[in-house]
This record gives sequence, structure tokens and C-alpha cells, in this order.
Amino acid sequence: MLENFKFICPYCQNDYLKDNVIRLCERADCKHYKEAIKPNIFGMYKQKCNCRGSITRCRCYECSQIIPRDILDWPYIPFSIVGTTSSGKSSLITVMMDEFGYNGLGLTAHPLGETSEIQDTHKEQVYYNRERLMPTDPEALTPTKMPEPQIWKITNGGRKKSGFAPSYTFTIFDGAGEHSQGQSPENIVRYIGKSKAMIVTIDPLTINGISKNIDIKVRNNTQRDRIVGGRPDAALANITTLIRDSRHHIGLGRDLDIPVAVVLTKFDVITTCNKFIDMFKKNAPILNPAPSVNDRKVDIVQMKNVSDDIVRLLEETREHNFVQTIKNNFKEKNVMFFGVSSYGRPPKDDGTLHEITPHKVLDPLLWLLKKMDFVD
Ligand SMILES: Nc1nc2c(ncn2[C@@H]2O[C@H](COP(=O)(O)OP(=O)(O)OP(=O)(O)O)[C@@H](O)[C@H]2O)c(=O)[nH]1
Ligand SMILES: [Mg+2]
Ligand SMILES: [Zn+2]
Ligand SMILES: [Zn+2]
Repeated sequence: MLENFKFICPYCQNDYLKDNVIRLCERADCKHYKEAIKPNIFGMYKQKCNCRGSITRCRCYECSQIIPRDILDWPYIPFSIVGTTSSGKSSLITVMMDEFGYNGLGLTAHPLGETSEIQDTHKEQVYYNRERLMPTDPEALTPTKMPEPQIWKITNGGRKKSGFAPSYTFTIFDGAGEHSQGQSPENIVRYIGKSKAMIVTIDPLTINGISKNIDIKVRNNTQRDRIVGGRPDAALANITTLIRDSRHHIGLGRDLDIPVAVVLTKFDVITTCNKFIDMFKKNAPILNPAPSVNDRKVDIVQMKNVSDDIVRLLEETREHNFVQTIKNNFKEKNVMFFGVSSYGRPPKDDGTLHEITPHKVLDPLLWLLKKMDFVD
């Protein structure tokens, strides 16, 4: 099936021809709000419904979920974010997407469908109420009640030609950390199987060589009542098994052909300790909170510099196994390491957050979008 004609449902992951997706009207008082709009005799759809409402909604032929039509009209990429419990996945998505407008590349992002409510709720919690996000309770999720993929559309103003800026769509699936630690429910495995790129998060506080050097107060304030995930190399072994299983058992010894952004989260915790700051050069890009963008382009050289520094940090804190497992499973050109902080500072003694001042949160997404050729 040609990619341009193929539709992958973000909810059920079935793929089939875009022509088979059911088109619906946006107006709730129109009969085509629920009933399929038919194509004309040439198999084409009009821009507007007979009632003059726009055809902005679609319905999956297989699972009946309502889907924003933008996914059909623009190139679409499904992503997943995986990592142990409390490794900062949900915080990263919230802050990263809020910061997205400040990219220096002329990109804008818009949440589609119910994603805008999810994003608003999380933003209110973190930015206005200064509360940390709550962990996702794996017990509350059942195969019929899984977290929904967030659906985003980005428009690249930097590639505008004759008044027209191209758009792209992606979904990002943010599950419960526990599901990437042990047995994963089948629909998560399916989602990961269809993902074209991954973000893997590592919590620095699960690395003994880092954690033991961090002030106890910073550690406690960051963790508090949050459960701490497993060791990074064990977690990664699970994650790579999960990715392999989801792709029809790609055997060991064969590289997985999918880009992975390996993200060391909560970087603010690391910069509270001089021992770690001293490991980096004085003006090292890793210590600069701004995204790695230069001259309206993603600055891969700068990202590589950061990546090398993170690898060095992991090796010097005895996480050689972790780095090696990544190298053993993924192609070198498909891996980049990042160091980010969503909050910018560890939580206060009372558990609330300081003002949000993110550190390099956009880099993992910008790198993946660059790999997909959505940005320059
Ligand atoms: N210091 C610091 N702590 C953070 C940061 N991001 C997250 N945390 C802490 O980590 C906890 C978990 O963050 P979440 O974003 O909910 O993590 P998650 O990976 O989505 O967790 P699950 O959904 O339970 O798997 C938060 O409640 C904070 O205590 C950060 O940038 N800096
Ligand atoms: Mg979460
Ligand atoms: Zn209508
Ligand atoms: Zn579906």
C-alpha cells in the first residue's frame, strides 16, 4: 500500500486505505454529523457538506473512534514515549508541547480533538497550580480504557512557499510507566509496534552513581510519594524486548530500524551537584537551556555534542551496560541522547513547583521531526 493512501488509526492501529475512512460533518444539527458523507461518482469528496458545514471529522471504519481529519490530509507519524514509572514522561509532553512555539524555526503546534482538553488540564496543573503531575495508575487502565494518544498538528512556517505553509500530524502515546516494566497489555504492544519513532525516558535518580551524589533534600522533594522506577539497564532490556515483540519478533542480533531519542529527564537534579557540572566544559551546550537551533535550522552538531556528554555522564556513573544495550539494539544513526528538565528546578520543600523554566525540552522532538524530514 502506498504510504500516501494509507491510514493508520491512532486508536486501534488498524491500517487501511484512506478512502475507507468515514467522513463526517462538523455541525451537530446535520444528519452527516453521525452518518457517512458519500463521495461523488469519481470517488472524490467535496470540501463542504451539503449543509455547508466543514468536513473536519472522520470515523475509523474498524473501531468507530472519531478522528480529526487533519490526519488524513497531512503526513502523519505515530510516536510512543516509554520509560519507567515516574520517569517524567507526562511532564515532558506537557511542557514540551507548551514550549513548542518558542523553537526559532517558525513552527507552531495545535492540539487536535480531545488532546486540547488533556493538554489544558495538565498545563493548568503544572504552570498555574504549580503541582507535579500524578502518576498514571496502571490498575485504572483496561484494554478498553487505555490512555488516548495525543494528536497534534504542526505547521512549518519556515517552509512557507507562495503563502502556503505545510503541516504535519503526529500522535504521541503516553502510557503508564509500569506497562513498560513488566508484562504489557496487548494494545500497548500494538501501538509500539506501529510507532515510527520512540522517546525513551530515564530518571537520573534511578542511577545509583548519580543519585548517591545528590543532596537528600533534592532527592526527596523530587520523589516524595512517587514510586521510583527500576534500574535503567533492566528497564531498557524490557523496553527493547517490548519493541522487538511488537515488531513480529525481530530476532536478537538484528538492529531495530527505528529512531530512538534517549532522554535523561530531571536534568535540574544533576545541575544541583558541582561534581556533575564540573564534568562538562564551561560553555557546553548541555548547560544551555535553549533548544539546539541555529540559523533557523535544527543544530545537529550541537545535539551530538550534548549526546556525547550524556553518554560520558552515563559511563562515568557506571551505566556502561545501558549505553551498550542501546548500541546493541539500534543503528547508530538512529540514536541520540538528550538531557532535559521539564520543570527547570527540583520541586520545593512543600512539594510544589517553582516557576517552570524548561531546559532543552524541545530537542528530542525536534530531532525526531528532523529525522522525519518535517523540519529543516
Ligand atoms: N526535579 C524534577 N522532577 C521532575 C521533573 N519532571 C518530573 N519530575 C518528578 O517526577 C514525577 C513523575 O513525573 P511524571 O511526568 O508524572 O512521570 P511519568 O513518567 O509520566 O509517570 P507515570 O505516568 O506514572 O509512568 C513528578 O511528580 C515529579 O516529582 C523535572 O523536570 N524535574
Ligand atoms: Mg504519566
Ligand atoms: Zn452537514
Ligand atoms: Zn480505529
